[in-house]
Amino acid sequence: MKLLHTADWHLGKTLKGQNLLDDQKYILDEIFEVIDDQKPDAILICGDIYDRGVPPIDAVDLFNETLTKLAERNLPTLIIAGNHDSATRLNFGSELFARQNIFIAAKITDTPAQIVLNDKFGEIYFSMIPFFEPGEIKSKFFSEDAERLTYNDANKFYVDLARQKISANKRSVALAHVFLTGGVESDSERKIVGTLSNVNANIFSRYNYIALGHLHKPQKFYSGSPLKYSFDEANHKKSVTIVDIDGVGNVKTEKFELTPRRDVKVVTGTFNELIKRKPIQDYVQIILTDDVYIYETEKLRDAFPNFLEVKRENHLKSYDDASPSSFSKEDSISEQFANFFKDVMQEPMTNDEQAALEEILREVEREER
Ligand SMILES: [Mn+2]
Repeated sequence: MKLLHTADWHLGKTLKGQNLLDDQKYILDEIFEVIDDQKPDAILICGDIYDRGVPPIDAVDLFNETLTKLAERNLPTLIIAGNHDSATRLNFGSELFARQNIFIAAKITDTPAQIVLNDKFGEIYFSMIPFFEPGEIKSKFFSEDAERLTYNDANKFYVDLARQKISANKRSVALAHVFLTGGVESDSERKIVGTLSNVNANIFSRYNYIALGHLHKPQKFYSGSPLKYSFDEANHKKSVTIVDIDGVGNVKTEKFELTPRRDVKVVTGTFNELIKRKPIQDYVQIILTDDVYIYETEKLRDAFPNFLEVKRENHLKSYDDASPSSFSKEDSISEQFANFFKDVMQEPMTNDEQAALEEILREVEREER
């Protein structure tokens, strides 16, 4: 059986204020190209469908369109909730969607949701383990005075409950949204609170494959997010994973790289260097290395029309060297400003600038009166 494993779509996400919906539409089209080319038997979407519990309406529209396209292909689609999703909202309509082979498990249930799909060798069991807080497991399955559970305890409990319903000789896959011990983190994942959020891989040891969401860098068991959602992901290669399970449960995986509409990049250099660069449309974080404070950053739009952030690396160096003695409360405001200007710009104000400052100060005085 061939599966397409993806996760962490974060529909409706913004990056430094930039709406990424067009990029998400574009990358979902690319995932559909992989689907139509590779013809998997089922799709696994392992949590963080949306970026927020109350997603923006255009993100809901996009997910709706996507589910319709999957149903049109008559592709069994297995979806679990992640820590960014609202379990109740994602759960909406799930019994009805199941009739179209769209299986959504957003909430924990007395018996963990189990989907059975068939290939020519027989049945494969899919255990759907949505994201949950350990407290939810405790209040559903344990007495009130039971001890507090860690994420590992709670997941082990729920995974055992799921796996014990599957006979030992059956092939099986677990879908989950957890932070596996040893995984590589990124900035955009929103850390699961608490120091005991790690889950050990061995709680899944009776499964042939674990399809995980949560970590955005593609790595063992994680498909990763289809787009770069923070600048520290700039060097990731994003992909979806095609998982092949043979008749005896051996698993082969292959990553299919995705190419975004606009890449997420970090560019570093001095202002004068960077304004001369050939224009690129990518979402860029600019790191200026000038040792003075550059104010005219909007001029960088010629080369980087979609830059989202400017950081300055060395502009405080001159402060460290020069003594900040130039500030004295005895000085007039215009003298204080002149000193500040000289410190920051590394040169004194021109006569015109001096005149402009005097004019502004006169205006302020008039306002105050
Ligand atoms: Mn995520």
